Amino acid sequence: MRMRLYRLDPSAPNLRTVRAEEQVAWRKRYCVGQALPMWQIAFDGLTRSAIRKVDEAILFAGERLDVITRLPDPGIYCMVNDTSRGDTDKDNPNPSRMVALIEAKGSSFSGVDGDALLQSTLVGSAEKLLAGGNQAAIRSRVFGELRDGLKLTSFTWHKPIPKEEVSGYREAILNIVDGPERTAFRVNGRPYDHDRIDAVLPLGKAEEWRAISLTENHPLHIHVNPFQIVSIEDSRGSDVTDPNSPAFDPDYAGLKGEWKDTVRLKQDLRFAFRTRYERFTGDFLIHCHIMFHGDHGMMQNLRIAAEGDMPTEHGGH
Ligand SMILES: [Cu+2]
Repeated sequence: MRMRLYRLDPSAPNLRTVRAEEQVAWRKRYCVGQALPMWQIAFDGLTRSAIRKVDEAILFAGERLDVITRLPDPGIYCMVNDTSRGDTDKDNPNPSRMVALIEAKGSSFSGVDGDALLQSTLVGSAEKLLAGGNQAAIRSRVFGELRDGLKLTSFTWHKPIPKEEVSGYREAILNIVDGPERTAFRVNGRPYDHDRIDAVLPLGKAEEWRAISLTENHPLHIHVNPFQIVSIEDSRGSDVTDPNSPAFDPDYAGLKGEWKDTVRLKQDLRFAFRTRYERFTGDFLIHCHIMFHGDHGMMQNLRIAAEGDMPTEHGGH
């Protein structure tokens, strides 16, 4: 979903009176003007390193997103799933549709700068919440970060993983292979096996993962340990997260360095991310979040174990 927020033209007839087949035209005619800004604060429930202003909230299967927004005037607003960009399928056209109508009441905020308002609101609530005598150092750090490009560094749970901390490498190659009898959904060449542990990961260490999809696009979801995006590149090594790169893909804008637990692997792009096996010991899953793909084999069992518990031989090798 690619959600955008528009003002509803006050002359619009009530949506409940519009026939289903006319709702696409109604949306086009009455949800108008420039999309209103939204400020991203978290991906997949994980606080971003800084607040980021966008005019589109993108969600692929399994992803979550937290945004702050502001409705500048009393009135009605449209939340639209805008399909005008990307994922075009000529055989199955998917017109932009209404997600929700939102009514705003109260006084007008028109003319108030959104970024300044957000900053003063956040600094104001931090002032209130950190009003203890012995919290002066934390307070000044949080204020400094908010005033410096709306940084949220003090609120991120996971700290960045530098290259020096990486103790090993893992790969996840997602593929769909057509067979004479049935289609196989695989990770690293194998379909899921309930009785097999595909890799044993060292507790207390950090590793770098390399992931790629060879066929179609798959939202790769990793349970338990979120990961920090290191790079997303096309097959020529161009950075797709960088607006100045010729390979720029807006679907990945603002992701570099951020923490996630689900990332959409578009076919043939190269993903690198780092993760720490910090607290959990035991078994967990990674899988494609298109459930049909996971259920048909695009899934792995992983195990985190302390060094003394690492088996010398296991089913995965
Ligand atoms: Cu998939």
